[in-house]
Amino acid sequence: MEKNFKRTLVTCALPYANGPVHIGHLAGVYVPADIYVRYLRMKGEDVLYICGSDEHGVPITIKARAQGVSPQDIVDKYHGIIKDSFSRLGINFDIYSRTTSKVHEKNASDFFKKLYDDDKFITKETEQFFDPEAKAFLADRYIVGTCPKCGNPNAYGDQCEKCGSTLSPEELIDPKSKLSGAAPIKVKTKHWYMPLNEYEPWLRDWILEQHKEWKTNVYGQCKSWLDGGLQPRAVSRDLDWGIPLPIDGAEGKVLYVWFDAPIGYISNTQELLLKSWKEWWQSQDTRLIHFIGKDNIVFHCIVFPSMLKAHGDYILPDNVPANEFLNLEGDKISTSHNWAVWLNEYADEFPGQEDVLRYVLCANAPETKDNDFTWKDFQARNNSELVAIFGNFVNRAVVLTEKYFGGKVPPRGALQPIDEEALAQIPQCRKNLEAAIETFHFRDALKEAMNIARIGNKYISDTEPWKVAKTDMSRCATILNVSLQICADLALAFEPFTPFAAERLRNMLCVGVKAGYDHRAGEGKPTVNFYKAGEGRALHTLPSSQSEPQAGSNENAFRIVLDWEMLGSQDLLPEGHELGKPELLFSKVEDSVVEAQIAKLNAAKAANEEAAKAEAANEVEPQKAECSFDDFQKMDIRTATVLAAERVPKSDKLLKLSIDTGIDKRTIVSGIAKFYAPEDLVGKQICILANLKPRTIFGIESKGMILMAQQGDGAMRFITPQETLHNGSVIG
Ligand code: B3M
Ligand code: ZN
Repeated sequence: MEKNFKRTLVTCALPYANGPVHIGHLAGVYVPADIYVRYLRMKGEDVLYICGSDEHGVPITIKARAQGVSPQDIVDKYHGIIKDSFSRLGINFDIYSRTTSKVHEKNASDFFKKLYDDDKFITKETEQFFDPEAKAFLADRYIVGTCPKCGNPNAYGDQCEKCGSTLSPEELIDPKSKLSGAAPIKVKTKHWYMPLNEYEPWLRDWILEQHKEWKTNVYGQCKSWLDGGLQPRAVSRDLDWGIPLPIDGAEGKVLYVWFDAPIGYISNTQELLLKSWKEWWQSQDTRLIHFIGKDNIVFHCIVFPSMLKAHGDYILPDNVPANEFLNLEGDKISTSHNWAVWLNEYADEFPGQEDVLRYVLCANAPETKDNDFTWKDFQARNNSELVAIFGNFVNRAVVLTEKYFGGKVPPRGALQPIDEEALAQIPQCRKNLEAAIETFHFRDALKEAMNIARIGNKYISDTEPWKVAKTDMSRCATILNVSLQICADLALAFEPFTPFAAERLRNMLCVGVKAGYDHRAGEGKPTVNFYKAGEGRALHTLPSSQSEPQAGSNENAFRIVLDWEMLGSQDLLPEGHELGKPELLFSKVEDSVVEAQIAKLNAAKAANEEAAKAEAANEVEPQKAECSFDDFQKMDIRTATVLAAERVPKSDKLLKLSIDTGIDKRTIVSGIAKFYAPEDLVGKQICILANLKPRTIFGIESKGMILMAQQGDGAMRFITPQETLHNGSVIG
C-alpha cells in the first residue's frame, strides 16, 4: 500500500537518563535513524527528527537512592551527558527534550485524562507489596530476597541476576523491603488498566494484514504477542517519582513510565512547534517512523498504538524499524557491569574520529540478528576501508590535481571506455543505495556508498595518472577530471553515513551541499540548510520559500552547491573550479590504540570478577532439612592428627593423608589439594567423621572424612579444636 506522504516524522527511542548512552544504543537506534533523516533531507523531503530523555521509572529512583541524591539530580546529570554526546557524534535532533519538562507533564496528563473521560480504562483492585515501616508500596525491584532457583540471597522481586530467572516477589524466600529492611506485607490498591485485549482484533488487522512490509523481526514479535493473547496492562503505579494521575481518588499514584514516555514524542514536538505540531501528529499526510531497539517492540507496536487509537486524534506509525542487539567482544553489553563503550568516553578519546564509529556501527549493524562489536574489527574497517579505499582515492585525486593543475579542476577530453565504464557504474550504486535506505537496509546502503569509493580507487589505480603525466598531460587531465567527479559523488553519498568526513571532503573540493530542511529553529521557520565549504559546520539557512542561495550573497561558498540529484551525473564539478587544500580524510588506527581499549575492557571485567567473588564469598547456603537427634548421634566425629600427607598421582584435587584417630592409624583421601600443600598439614590436629563407610578413591581405600568448612566462593579450611586435645576425643 504505497501512500503519498507530505512529510516524515522520525522518532528515536528516548534513552533512560540513568546512565550514558553506549554503542549498543547507537547501533540499534540512533545511527540508522540519523542516516535515514540525513538522506531524506538531502532528497528534499520535509523531516522532523524528535528525541529526548526518558526520565521516569523505578531504576532512576533506585540509582538515586544508592547515591544518596534525588531522582532529579540523576536525570539532570545524565540528560546533559546524553544530549552532549549525541551532538558530538553528529546526531542533531530537531529537539532533544525530556520527560520532566512542563510541556510533557501537561501533555501526558491531558492524554490520560482524555482516555479516562472517554472511559477507555478499566480499574482493578489487586494486592501489592507494601513496606509497613516506610509506608510505601514496593515496586518489584524494591523487594529483595533469596532466589528459590539458585539460592542467591540478593535476588530482586522481578529477576535473579545470578541465575537469570524471571521471578515474582511472591517466589522470593524471606523477602525484605529495600527501603527499610522490613518484611513486606500485602495491601490492596487500585490501578487503571488499558484493556489491550479489546484492541486485539484491530491490532491483528492493522499489523498482521496491513503491515506485512515491517521487518521480519518486528512482525514476528508482534505476531507472537498477538497469538499469545493480550491482557489488560496497568498504566498507573504507586510511586513518588513520575507524573501524578490527574484524577481524584488517585493520591500517591503516578503514570507508569511506559505510558508517559512515548507521549514524550508528542510533547517534544509541541515544545518545538507550538502551533504547527498538529500537522505532524494529526494529519494523514504525515508518515510516522519509530526507530527503536528490539526490547521496545511491544510498547511501540502494540501498547502505544492502542493508546493512540483510544485517544482518536493521532496518526499511527507507518513503520517501526527495530534492530536486534549489539554485543561487545563476544559478551552482552551491560551497563551495571561496565561492559560497554560509552559514547561520551569515545568522543573524548577519539576526537576527529566520530565518523569511524558511525561507519563501523552501520557496517556491522545488528539489523536482522544480534551482532558483535570488536576493537579489532573497528581497526580493520577503519584502516582497510575508510583509509585504504575512500581516503586513499580522494587523496590521490586531490593531491595530483594540486601537483599538475595548480588545484583547479582540469579539462575533460574525449572519454575512453575505461572512463565511461567507471562513471557508468555510479548511477546504479546510487539506485541501490536509495532502495536500501528506503527499506531500512542501512548496511547494504553503506556498502553501495563504499562501492563508489572502490570504483574510484580502482579507476585511479588502473589509469595511473601519475605515469600518464610524464607523456600525455591532456589524458592526465581527463583522468583527474573523472576522478574528481567521483570524489564529488562521494561527498554526497557519504553525507548520511559519515557527515564529518563528507564535510572535510566538501572543504577539499570547495563546494557546499544542499542538506535539506531543518526544524531546529522551531516554530514557523523550516529552513533549507546549505552546508558551506571552508567554514566548518556553519550553516547558511534560508527560509524554505527561497529555494536557492542568491547569487553573490555569499561569493565563493556557493559557487557550487551539490545536490543529491547530481549524484552520478558526471558533471558535478566544472572545469576550472578551484579546489580547497588537500587534507587527509581519515587516519590510521594504530595497534596501541585498540590494545588500550581492550585493556580498558579487561580491567572492567577483572573488577567485575573481583566484585562477584567477594559477593559469592558472602553467600550462605540455605539451611538443610531438619534432622533428628538420633540422626546426629549416628555420626562419629572425633579429633585426629595428620601424620603424613602426599598428593594422589594423576589427580589435582586429592591428597592422601595418614591420620592418627586415637583409635587407629588409617588413610583418608580428601579433596583439598587446591587449598593445602601436603607439608601444610603434617602435624595438624583436625576433625574427622570416623565412621563414614569406606570408599575406594583412585585405587586407595579411604576410611572416613576430613571435616572442612566451605565458603560461598568455594574456599575451604579444615576445623581445628581451639586447643590441642587427645586424638579420638568425641565431638558432639
Ligand atoms: N526508555 C529505552 C530503553 O528501553 C526506553 C525507551 C522509551 S521510548 C518511548 O532503553
Ligand atoms: Zn537465582
